[in-house]
Amino acid sequence: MSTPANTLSEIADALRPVQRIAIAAHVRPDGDAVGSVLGLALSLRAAGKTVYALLEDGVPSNLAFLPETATVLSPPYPALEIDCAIALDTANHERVGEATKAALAAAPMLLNIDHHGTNPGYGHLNHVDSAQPAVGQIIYELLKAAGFPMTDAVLQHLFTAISTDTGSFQFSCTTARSHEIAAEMMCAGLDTARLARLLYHTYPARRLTLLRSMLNEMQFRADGRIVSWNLTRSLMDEVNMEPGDTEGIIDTLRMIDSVVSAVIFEELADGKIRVSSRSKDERLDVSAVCSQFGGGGHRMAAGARMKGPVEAAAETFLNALEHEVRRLA
Ligand SMILES: [Mn+2]
Repeated sequence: MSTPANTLSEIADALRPVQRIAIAAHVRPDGDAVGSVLGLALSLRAAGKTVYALLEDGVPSNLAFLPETATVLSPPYPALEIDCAIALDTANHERVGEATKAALAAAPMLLNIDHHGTNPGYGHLNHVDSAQPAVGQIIYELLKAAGFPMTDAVLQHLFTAISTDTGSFQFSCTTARSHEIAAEMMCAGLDTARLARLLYHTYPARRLTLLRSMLNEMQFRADGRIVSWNLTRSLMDEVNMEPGDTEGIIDTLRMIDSVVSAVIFEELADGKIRVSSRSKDERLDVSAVCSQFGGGGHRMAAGARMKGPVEAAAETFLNALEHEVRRLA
């Protein structure tokens, strides 16, 4: 499964001599994307390098409390003079976003560090390790092995990356090493309780309003083994939804006892439908279902983009999913 073509020591050797670096992650960044980008960026800045952190969609409001998020650039980008570009947590090159991909192209060298098994290895150097629960965990190992600076701000970002991608160390992707790293961070003085409070217990009222709608409107099928919800533009407008408001909200659907798969269909501004799916049964591979619609991701968490309207997209996707769920017997 895990086939990192280049070792972390080769990645470190590539990073040491370069001075000007741009680091990016996927569109609609989550905790692992933001935490990996800024964790690596702040470490390399502390090492004296000039580092640009690029996120096509900026930092979502739920993660804005993290250190140095104001230094993240989003389009339109200035012309960057860079020696090295790095894509993190990005399963294919296009997923960094159009403007970001163009900005990264200014560098003669692209490093691709990821944990999506479907990553084709689009960099000049590639470290893709699907056994790692978060790219933030890979970055921690990289910084530690290479002796790059680990400031408190760096640790805040890397803890956020690991904590969010492992569902607070609860998902099956969590490794013993994830816990060891959290322990090492605590020993280094990191206030993990503060981060947990800000990440999981500090929500705008908007999120709870969205949650109320979700609980009112969720639909079951396949004898309660599938649950889904359509997140519509009209609801988003009604609550003035901001990016990040629904981060992890799907886990509330996933926790229902009968459910083996939860899906959210979100109407995007361009009319496309963003599908987010989760599996709760190791035998059910939602990335395989998503790949039927041009998407992908991980076995237990995957996504796709479909043509609208939302009702039709949901029906098509849920039929394919139900087919797989029924095979579990
Ligand atoms: Mn990730």
